[in-house]
Amino acid sequence: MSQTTATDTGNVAAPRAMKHYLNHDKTIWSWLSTVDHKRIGLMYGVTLAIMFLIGGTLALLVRIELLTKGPTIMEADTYNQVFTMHGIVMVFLFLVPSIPAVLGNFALPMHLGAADVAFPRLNLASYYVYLAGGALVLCGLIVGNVDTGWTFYTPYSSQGDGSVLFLTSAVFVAGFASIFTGINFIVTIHKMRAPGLTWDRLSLFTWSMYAVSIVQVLATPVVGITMVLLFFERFLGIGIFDPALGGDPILYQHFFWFYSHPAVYIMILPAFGVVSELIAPFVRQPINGYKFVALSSVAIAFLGFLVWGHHMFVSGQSAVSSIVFSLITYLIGIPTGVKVCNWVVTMYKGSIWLQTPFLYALSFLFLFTIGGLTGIMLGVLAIDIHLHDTYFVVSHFHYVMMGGTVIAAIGALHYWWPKMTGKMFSETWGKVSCLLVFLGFNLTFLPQFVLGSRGMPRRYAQYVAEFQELHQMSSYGAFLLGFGLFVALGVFIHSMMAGKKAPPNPWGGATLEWQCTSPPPYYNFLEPPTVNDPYNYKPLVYRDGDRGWEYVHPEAPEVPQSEPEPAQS
Ligand code: HEM
Ligand SMILES: [Cu+2]
Repeated sequence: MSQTTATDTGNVAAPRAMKHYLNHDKTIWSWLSTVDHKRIGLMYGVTLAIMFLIGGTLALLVRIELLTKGPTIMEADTYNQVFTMHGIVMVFLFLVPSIPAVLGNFALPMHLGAADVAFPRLNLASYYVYLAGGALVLCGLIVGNVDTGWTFYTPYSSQGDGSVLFLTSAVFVAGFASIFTGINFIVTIHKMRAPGLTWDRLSLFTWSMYAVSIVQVLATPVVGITMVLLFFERFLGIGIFDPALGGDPILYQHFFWFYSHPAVYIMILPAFGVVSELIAPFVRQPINGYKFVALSSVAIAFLGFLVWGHHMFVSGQSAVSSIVFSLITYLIGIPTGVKVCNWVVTMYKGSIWLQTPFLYALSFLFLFTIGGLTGIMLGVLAIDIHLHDTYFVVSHFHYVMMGGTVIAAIGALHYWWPKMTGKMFSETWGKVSCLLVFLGFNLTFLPQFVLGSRGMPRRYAQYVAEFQELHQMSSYGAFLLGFGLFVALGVFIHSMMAGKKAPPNPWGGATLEWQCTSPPPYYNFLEPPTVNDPYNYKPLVYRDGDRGWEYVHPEAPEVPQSEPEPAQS
């Protein structure tokens, strides 16, 4: 990457903007009708937090039921409905939109030095379409009776009383929200970059948003069409998936996973992008192998389209297809390994500043690596036949989706929190909550690997006595995890009410959003940002707790640099 010098633009320190995006107009209507990418990101954020709370409550109900081997608090039928709704809410309403719609909307235009996304109205439309999808899911939750699992496998979903249609249509509708965001980001990245911001100077967050947007636009229509076909089958009686009508249920699985494996990358690629931003500033070193980290996102996005058959190893597909899908599944480990190795090497000999966002990044590295490696294990045909549909799979995808995506998202929320709100949060309590979440998470999911490999099947409300201890460990872990998340919520609420004022650049980041004031003005930059290498930290020095990090003129004499103090509030 080219090394460019920074100039002393001064636009970081001066509190010239009295009005910012939060207070320029405070009416509720100004929020509901806003086309400002930052406000839309925040509205998405609040809505997603509610979804996470609903999904999380359902998860705790599942874990309470599994505390004893017999019925604990619900019948087996209710149990099926609870885990189904948990999966649907978490995957379609929380994880898929999470990082792009909240943090991408908030930070991406600023990473590009732009005033907004390319299509601000489409952005607002995306939010309302998403809300419509969310409303349909809530209808389904109230009506009840959906017990197909989040995958809506036929013939479960083509039989029954039809309440599943609330949820399949919700997936159809919410899919458009995802497509709108994807189109918007692709055009924004192509067309709205500040002068001088060439492709090799884009932040790695931007690269991952680019890769994920392509997957969103190309894969989401497939699940949309699949849901429409399910609808046709029921109402017009056309046999597509239902064997009773002459259809083929395996065809459904192919369609579903053709979307849903790429969709797991819709969930994890943004986390990869965010983690680069959470590591580099806190070790004060440029990301090692920038080009490889950037292009591996694109490689993963591409390969992600070719591995859906690894969900169907026991479906009776031909041995040749299984071998090919297995092989391509291993291949995905290469670009993923490239990323993990580069992140670790970036830290090597760095000057480590252990702040909460970085602690989350470390937690991500540990948890995601377990999730990714167990994925490779499941890609081995002989192993998968034993482990398919057991708790091992449940643990694998939770390590990836929760340990990977959710942990990265929470870390990134801490990272951008001062920029979003203009307030710092308590470092001590931020770290405490990160540790509680980390411990709770492992206590919940490590026992599930053991359970699965000993033969505990997934989606069962009752089980044999020998599994009870491990299930109890897992349930207590889930309570600890939930408690840790509430501490994190408390950290944010406390920060909003009593947090110290945030400087423009509290972490010493070199990406462009840190050149805006905190919170940023309505159109982000009062004067055009100085486009730098996004990971060159040399020209930044730490002044003191209140001023944060500032650029020095390259010709200016060496400024004695004070040691960064952990920001306390
Ligand atoms: C390192 C790359 C990965 C590999 C090699 C991999 C491999 C696999 C395999 C082979 C299965 C099938 C297991 C079975 O059902 O018997 C599976 C299941 C699953 N994986 Fe992954 N995976 C990877 C990453 C991810 C990521 C990034 C996510 C999510 C963000 C994810 C989410 C899931 C889910 C949801 C399932 C469960 C499917 C079901 O309902 O049965 N995986 N994975
Ligand atoms: Cu997959």
